[in-house]
Amino acid sequence: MQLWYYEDYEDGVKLGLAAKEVLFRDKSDFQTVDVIETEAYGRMLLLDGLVMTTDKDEFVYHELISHVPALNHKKPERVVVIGGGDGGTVRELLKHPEIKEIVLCEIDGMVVEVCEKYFPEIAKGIRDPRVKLNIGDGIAYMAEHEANSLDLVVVDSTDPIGPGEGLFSGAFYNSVAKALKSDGLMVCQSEGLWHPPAVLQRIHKNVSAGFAHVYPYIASIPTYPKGTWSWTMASKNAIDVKKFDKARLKKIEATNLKYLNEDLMTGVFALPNFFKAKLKF
Ligand code: SPD
Repeated sequence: MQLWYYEDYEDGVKLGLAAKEVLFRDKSDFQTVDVIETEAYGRMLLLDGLVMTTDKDEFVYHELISHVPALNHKKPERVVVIGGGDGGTVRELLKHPEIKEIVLCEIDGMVVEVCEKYFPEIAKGIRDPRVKLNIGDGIAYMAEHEANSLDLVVVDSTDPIGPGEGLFSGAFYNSVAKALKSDGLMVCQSEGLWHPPAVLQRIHKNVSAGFAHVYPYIASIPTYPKGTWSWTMASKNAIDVKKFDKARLKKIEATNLKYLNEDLMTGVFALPNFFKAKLKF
């Protein structure tokens, strides 16, 4: 009998994926953790029943959340990743030789363990000597962080429900801004284009409370709700996104990027009118 997995978007729409088998299912101190082998997208990680990553389309999310901010910073050396326990963001960031240290602060140790076992290609950077794994609360970590000391903070969170909710608050973004140097950058995943305006506006408003300049960008991810996703890069000083470091991109492209190229480094910042209207951008 065919096994089906459904993610329910709560507005009469569901994503249905045919599954071959359930490889892992447990409840951590924070959430349910599932790994399912799907027919179309390979292995898929779900937290509290929501799709986080799949073998087949993970590259879009991880390349975009990592290289867009890293190449818009002139020399990212000290980096913190909040969330991101699957390791995909760290794997991409490690392609930047300028980066000397990445603190990976993931609240849920089970996510790291499970991803290292079932998603070795995604998680392969977690034990790199430049990575310091910190199993703990990202909100407390940022609130207590030394001020004016980081180049890049990547908020690779779950959705704004459950353990990830506080990572979308104004107080959190303020603590990130405080920990960043004046030319530092933050990026966060900022939910889907088709989400209700209230959800998107709240994220946009809260990021804008911490940062004078915000740069939302978008791409298609077939296994995320309604297929198109957004990220928001933010800074204290204005950035010209057309002036990203092309020479460094060329070197990173040689590591076999599957999504990003020179055109898309600026193309991802082109936003449809309905989305700008939802954000009040
Ligand atoms: N609704 C899906 C949002 C998932 C965002 N985080 C994905 C984690 C991948 N490293």
